[in-house]
Amino acid sequence: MKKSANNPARSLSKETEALLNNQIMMEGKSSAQYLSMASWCESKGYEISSQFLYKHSEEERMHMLKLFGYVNGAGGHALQPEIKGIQHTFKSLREVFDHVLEHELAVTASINNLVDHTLKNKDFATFNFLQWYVNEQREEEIIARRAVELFELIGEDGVGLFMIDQEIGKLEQFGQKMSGGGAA
Ligand code: OFO
Repeated sequence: MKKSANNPARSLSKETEALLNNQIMMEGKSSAQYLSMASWCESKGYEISSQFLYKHSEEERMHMLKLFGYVNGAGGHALQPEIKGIQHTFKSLREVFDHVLEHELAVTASINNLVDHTLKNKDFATFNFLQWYVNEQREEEIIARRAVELFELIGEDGVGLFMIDQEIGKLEQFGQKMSGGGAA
């Protein structure tokens, strides 16, 4: 069946569809950026951080695909984003996790914008769908802040970096506990 703005099966406005496609781009970029960080960590011997980031890259891809399903199911067209501007090298492990926190804050701001738009436009179905992302970002911010905090708590001298790498492996559990269970 042909889908257009006049199609009664379509529940998304063009503007909301464009904003959701922008969010798809952000999740796709997250996935690519985490993959790049995972590879850098692996190449430098930060094994646990690397595993954490590989897994996170997969999760971000899942976040992107969830949006694909929603947009297409609501009569829109989800678009595979062009991914550009990926950072491949980092000065230190600390720089990797500073970047993670900065990135997650930008994703949260984008989700909040989207939620605000759906409320203003009385698109309650999309508003409801986005609540999963609101919860997910809350948990991801807790994890990213904790990761940055580890560098202050443990310090990077001596065996510090080795210990920080080990602690990164416990971040997911920490995020779930501190966010009250968190998203799936
Ligand atoms: Fe998609 O959860 Fe973070 O970026």
